Amino acid sequence: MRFGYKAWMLSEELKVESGEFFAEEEFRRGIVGFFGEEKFKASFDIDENLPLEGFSVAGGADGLKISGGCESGLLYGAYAALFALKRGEAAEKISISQKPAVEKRILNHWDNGDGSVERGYSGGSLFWRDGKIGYDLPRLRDYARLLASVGINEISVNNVNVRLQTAKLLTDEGLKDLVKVAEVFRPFGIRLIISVHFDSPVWLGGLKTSDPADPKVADFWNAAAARVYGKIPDLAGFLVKADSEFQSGPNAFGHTQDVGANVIAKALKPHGGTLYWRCFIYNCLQDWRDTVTDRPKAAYDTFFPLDGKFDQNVILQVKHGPSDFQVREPNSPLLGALKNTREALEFQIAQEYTGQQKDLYAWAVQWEEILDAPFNEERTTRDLIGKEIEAIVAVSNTGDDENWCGHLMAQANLFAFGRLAYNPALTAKAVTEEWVSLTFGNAAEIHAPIAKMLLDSRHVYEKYNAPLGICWMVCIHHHYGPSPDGYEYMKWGTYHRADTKAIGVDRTRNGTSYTAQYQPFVRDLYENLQTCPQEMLLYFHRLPYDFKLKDGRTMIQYIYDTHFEGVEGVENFITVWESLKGKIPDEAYTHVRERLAMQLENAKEWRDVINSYFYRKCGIPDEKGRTVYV
Ligand code: GCV
Repeated sequence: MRFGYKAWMLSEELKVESGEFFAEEEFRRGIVGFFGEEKFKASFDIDENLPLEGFSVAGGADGLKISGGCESGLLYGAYAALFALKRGEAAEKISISQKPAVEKRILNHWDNGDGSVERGYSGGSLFWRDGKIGYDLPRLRDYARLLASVGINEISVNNVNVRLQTAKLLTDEGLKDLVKVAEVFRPFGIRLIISVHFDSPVWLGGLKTSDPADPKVADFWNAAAARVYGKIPDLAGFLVKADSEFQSGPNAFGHTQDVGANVIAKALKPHGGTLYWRCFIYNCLQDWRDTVTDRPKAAYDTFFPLDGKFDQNVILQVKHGPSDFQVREPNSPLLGALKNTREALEFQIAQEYTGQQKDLYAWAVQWEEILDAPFNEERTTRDLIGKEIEAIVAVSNTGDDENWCGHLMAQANLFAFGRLAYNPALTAKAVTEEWVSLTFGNAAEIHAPIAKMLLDSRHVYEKYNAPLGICWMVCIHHHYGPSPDGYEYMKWGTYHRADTKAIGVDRTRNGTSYTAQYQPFVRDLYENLQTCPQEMLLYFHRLPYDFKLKDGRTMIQYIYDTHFEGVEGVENFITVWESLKGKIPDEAYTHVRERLAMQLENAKEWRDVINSYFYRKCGIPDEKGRTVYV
């Protein structure tokens, strides 16, 4: 197996004694042959006293005793044992006991029927080709193992922007192949989700309307759910993006979101299905001259008044921030605000705005910041998990590239997502170090520099990107590289409004009042210039270029400094990586070295464009006299 294909669960050392190792009878029969030349005996049992999907692993003279609260728990226990062995722990000393923080740990694939992936940077779809799903079942089996090894238990198999090819998953014809995919994932404890189009009653049912109040529309959804569950009884549910970015939805028929969601939820209910309903709703046809409408307010304004109106099997899926997976933005005020509505927290592992798997970017560091952020004076966002937030979802970064993730090191993000969704108390450092061990081994001279590179990567990227939480300075549509005014005069509601004196949107009570959507403690934190976290200053405030930061620097000088430092950070990554030549597999070395060269080009472009842009706006030179293009 080539290194590119190797991911933590598929490395060469993890050999099986006979047949398939995981998810089959073999592993429960009690003989496990794995891990290099060494053999370990393991016994497996289901212990109903353990939490569902929880497990314990105990080493002893007789081998490993692995217990799970259910079959998935057993699997997770087996993977945890393997991870521990691979990290160098002595089998007799292993003692692990864990349970998931949330019941639903979900990956969304934005995969299209033609095999393309929206915001995909790892080749084509693993699921789809030429309108057919499940064209490479053996590869999907490896994928299932990979996902199960980090505790993921639900996946959606098609893009939330549903087109006709994938809408047809609801038909007998579409279901034929989906059934085979479900069979591949089922033994790994992974259930499928179908993204459905709100206009399916028209597209597939021959109706004249998709109006959720029309009884024929309800009949369509009831029949569709019955058909799907007839073939895949353990389907997790449907996922819907409605009234968003040109997708239709209940608004088109004069209804609020609950009315649209509940008609589909009622169809799923008899089958035990969940409806995931996305909250990414905003006016994507805004006039840039309109300074009153403020896009970050949209999701809360739409959904907060509807709290309690959604059926019990509806989960509202909320992006972590009010903008769109930006390098820096505050947490969505909707998270935790709904007291009578179920909520899921949505992350993006795909690096749409964070370097597109060319640039190194460890999401785990940002996710940790998000989880650490306050919900109110007493609780952090992490404290909401398992309570107000009962599912954790992420947009996948995988594709059919040999190494799954485009950038070998981007595997760390997929790994971290699964581990943190299962146990959000883990630190970014812990999950990153774990991935490095499982992928490159434990030798300190290799492990320490690679882990450090990953852990530094989020801040290095942020330094050369849009400064101080301003967001959206990316090239339009494809979202790689800088274009400070790219979105400025567009319809997407993403404005920084830089002029010669100041930059940023005042979102306090003196401005758009976006801050009022937060709990009072957090609202005050962001409104006050003294307490607003520096890296989010321009998300909440409009400030002059000579605004003094806490360390005495002017804002413009900080922007210059960070942009030079960002490029230096990438140069440093290259130096570190070059020191690993000959110590890690050549294939991995060369691949990452090539990606770092691309990243350096990107970082320089960001540095020069951003610095020149601001210099040309404000005319204040860099105190250190470095090159800024006039
Ligand atoms: C699937 C952003 C992306 C879109 C994506 C959308 C969403 O706008 O650019 O590609 O569409 O988010 O989350 O629905």
